[in-house]
Amino acid sequence: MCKSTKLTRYLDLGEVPLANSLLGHPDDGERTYPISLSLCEDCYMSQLDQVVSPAIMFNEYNYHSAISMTFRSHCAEMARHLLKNFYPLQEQGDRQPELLDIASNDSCLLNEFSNQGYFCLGIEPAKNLNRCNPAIHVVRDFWSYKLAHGHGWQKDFIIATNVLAHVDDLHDFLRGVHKALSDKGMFIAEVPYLPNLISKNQFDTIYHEHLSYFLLAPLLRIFRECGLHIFHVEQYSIHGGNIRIYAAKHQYPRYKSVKTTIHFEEERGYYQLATYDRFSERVNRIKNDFHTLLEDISFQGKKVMAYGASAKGISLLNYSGIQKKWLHSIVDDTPNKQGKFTPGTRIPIVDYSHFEAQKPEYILLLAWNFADELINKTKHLGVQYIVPIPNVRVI
Ligand code: JHZ
Repeated sequence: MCKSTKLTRYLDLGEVPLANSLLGHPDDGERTYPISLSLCEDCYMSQLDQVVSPAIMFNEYNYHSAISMTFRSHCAEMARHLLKNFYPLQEQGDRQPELLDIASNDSCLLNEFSNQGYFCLGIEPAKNLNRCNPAIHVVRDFWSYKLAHGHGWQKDFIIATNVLAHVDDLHDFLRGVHKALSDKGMFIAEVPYLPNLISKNQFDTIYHEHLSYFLLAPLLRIFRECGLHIFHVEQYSIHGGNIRIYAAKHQYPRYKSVKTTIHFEEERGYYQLATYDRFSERVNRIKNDFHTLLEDISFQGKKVMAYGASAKGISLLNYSGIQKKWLHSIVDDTPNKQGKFTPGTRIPIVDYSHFEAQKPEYILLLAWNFADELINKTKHLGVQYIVPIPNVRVI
């Protein structure tokens, strides 16, 4: 990102298939790709050493944001928060706020914003994703400067939740945002925060779709290079711990949060390689613990099913060398995923009724970020839960 060549590789996760490339049949062939992570010792960005073409990963996409009630509430709360605290800063009076959501997925976020009076537009490359609300217009494309320039949008809010990590050319992406923002408009991006990934051992969230792993310091730099000023940062627990950054072309006064966050990153050692080396050691321990636990349970003849065929869960199974015979199946409520098989491990993905039919002794929470929601839906089954992250435990 800063063109430096001072890159140090601190994590190597081997060679695995793409996490969301589900198989139609357990004997289907598949391609694997190496995956490793490096730190730039000049700007402190962590990035994958490999880039898989976005067209391979995103032209069809099996992930539906709206499946999770936790995420839907998060979006509704965001809509309220922006309207109450950030729209007045733009001094737009009573005009309906205009919003554009980049990588709008099934338009779950837009639906919540539209319910609260925003005028909404989505940009989404995946052709197979149906909209939650058919009244919302979606442009089927990847976001780019060219797209923004061609349409001449001038938006009050541009939002990108869990998108920046997927983008190879961040300069082009952010220049496009700059182009499509009105003079006093705001860009709000949510990204997984690297200190959470490192301190909570969330190495399963490292997979080919996620090219970048963010601290605030490198974000400040790249945004500035694209004419955008980050003026505020907030933290949210969604997806294991995100930061939400607020940026604008207009120089809004900087909130204290920016300085505090940078200070936190310095204090906790995120600008030192040793912090990353220690993380890599913990990753090896967790992979071993997870492998051993599943093997032991299987040896005792007990049945384990998983809940949530998440991209991170599929990655975790592959990184830890989990065998097909140790995990009976994975329940997922996403219709697109059911009837398919996990890449690499080739475990069947089934619908919820299989919990009742199969009566497992254990449920492995592969979407540990939604643990409360998943436990609530299954607690009547009287099972024990395996939670793999931040440390492997049975509850
Ligand atoms: P979940 C995705 O990662 C992909 P994943 C992506 N690359 C990204 O950046 C992050 O999100 C943010 C299922 N489920 O959200 C749905 C149920 O079946 O942790 C999902 O398949 N029932 C864009 O895939 C999976 O679990 C439920 O009640 O790691 C959760 O996947 C709930 C709550 C979930 O993201």
